Amino acid sequence: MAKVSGAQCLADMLAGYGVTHVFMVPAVLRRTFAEMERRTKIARIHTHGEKSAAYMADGYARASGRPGVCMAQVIGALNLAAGLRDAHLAHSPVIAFTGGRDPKTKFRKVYQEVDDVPAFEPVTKWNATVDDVSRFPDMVRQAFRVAVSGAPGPVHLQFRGNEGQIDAEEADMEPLVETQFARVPPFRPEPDLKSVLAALNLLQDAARPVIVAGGGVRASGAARELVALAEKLSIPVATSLNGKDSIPGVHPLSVGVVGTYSRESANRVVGEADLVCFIGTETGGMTTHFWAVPKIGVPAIQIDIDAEALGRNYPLRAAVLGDAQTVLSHMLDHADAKTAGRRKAWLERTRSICGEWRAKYGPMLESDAVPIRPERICADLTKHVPDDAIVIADTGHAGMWMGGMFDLRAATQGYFRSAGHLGWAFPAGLGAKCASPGRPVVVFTGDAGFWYHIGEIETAVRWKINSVTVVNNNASGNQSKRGFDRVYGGQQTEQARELWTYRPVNFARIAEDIGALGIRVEKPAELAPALARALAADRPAVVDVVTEIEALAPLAVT
Ligand SMILES: Cc1ncc(C[n+]2csc(CCOP(=O)(O)OP(=O)(O)O)c2C)c(N)n1
Repeated sequence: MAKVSGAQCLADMLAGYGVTHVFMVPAVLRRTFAEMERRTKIARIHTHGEKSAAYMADGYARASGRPGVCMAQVIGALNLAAGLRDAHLAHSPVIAFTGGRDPKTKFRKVYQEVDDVPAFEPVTKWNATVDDVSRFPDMVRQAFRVAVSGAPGPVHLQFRGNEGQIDAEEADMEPLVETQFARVPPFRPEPDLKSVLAALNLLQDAARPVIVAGGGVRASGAARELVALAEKLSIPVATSLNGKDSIPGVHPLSVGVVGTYSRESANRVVGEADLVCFIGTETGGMTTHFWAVPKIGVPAIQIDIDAEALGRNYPLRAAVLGDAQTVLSHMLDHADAKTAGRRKAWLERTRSICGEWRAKYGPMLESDAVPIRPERICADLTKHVPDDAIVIADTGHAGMWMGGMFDLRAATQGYFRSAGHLGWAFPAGLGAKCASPGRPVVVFTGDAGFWYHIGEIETAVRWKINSVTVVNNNASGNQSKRGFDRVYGGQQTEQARELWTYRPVNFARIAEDIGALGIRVEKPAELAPALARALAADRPAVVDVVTEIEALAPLAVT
């Protein structure tokens, strides 16, 4: 073994794991950055805030299935921890490095220092300190192992020294890398065949079954097997928001996103089902509209890689523990296509429910109104986003509009969304574009969401991270309108609008000023050409769409 510095070891290991970008606000692990320049091709993206650095790492991870790496010195550590929360909620493998306390000086009122470690506890799968340089290799390996294994999630390593100066020290170390843990999933655990057959028999016997596919399907790369099984047995498929790209929205068996930020047809189909098959979903509040869709007690089966998820919220007739792709492949092998005939009437029923949704919302999806309806933006994105694109949605109204009104057209398109944090999508889109420079990345965000990290337009321009960001600009956070109407007894005062409205701002002009392409869209017919221009541009693009402030997304049906 050779004597090497922590910095050399860390730089070599990150490169060995295939890390292409790291996201941070300096100054942390400075020597490691110098070694990255000498020894690797890793791009060191310094951002305008630690939270957006974490969101970029998260977008990078979700787009690629490979851990996204973000970093902060001690004073930025809690900003970084705040940014891990969405990754934690969405099971995204993000690895966070921070600088931390030195035993020689702690408790002496060191400049900028508090004990940050506890703050990482609720948002990580593993939260550890690196106190001796000889531990770099095994701790970094464990960080990757934990981030991608089982249900993936964030990891935090705190390096000794406020700026992680431990990386200057030397030890006999081998920068050994286990490439198996460079991406999700490192293992595909085989299920117990008896449990697979039990679940399959229930599915085949059911007259009105539905599959609810979640983020575990995308983590496992099991979309193809899922759609094949659904087709073989004629079973309609709803998805969680996190599993939206498990099946294209235009597929005849797709009924839409179920739950709270959902499509009416999905909630109605799941509500009428006589058997619900949950695959790779936590069956959390958002996916089940707080356990009302389906109702607790409905006959249910569940497939998950995490034993503790099985039956957490719905009592099960059958539970299968294993990797989604592996389980679905076994089901496909054993499935009897002849049983599909039993579900002819059910499929007709689900098609008619979907048709009713289309008839009800068609006028909004095709609306020529000015200011523009958000539904019309979603419909234009459905039509014009390229087949290989990654589409990313913010939360709040953006999550509702896109979850309910936007459809993926092709199995080759990707989709993911904020798991709850407003402002996540724009930086996440930049991270996704870093991970997949060859694919178009299209972000949908509200203006309240866009304001959070607007400074990252500069980062995008500086690094030529050419994502396209579509801003639903109603000069407000109008998702809050309903809530304030309610607390004012049905009718807000004029003054109450100060709680959720902003000054009108032209984001296209701001984008242009910073060096991005900015396009202002005020009429629906301008949307498609603006998207085409943005996608063809050789710089980041912001499509600023002026929309109707009174437009409210439909609420979930039960
Ligand atoms: C970090 C964070 N803070 C607050 C919220 C609550 N919240 C949800 S949506 C929303 C306003 C959304 O505004 P915008 O993005 O402009 O979309 P619009 O509702 O106007 O369509 C707020 C404040 C949140 N989801 N996340």
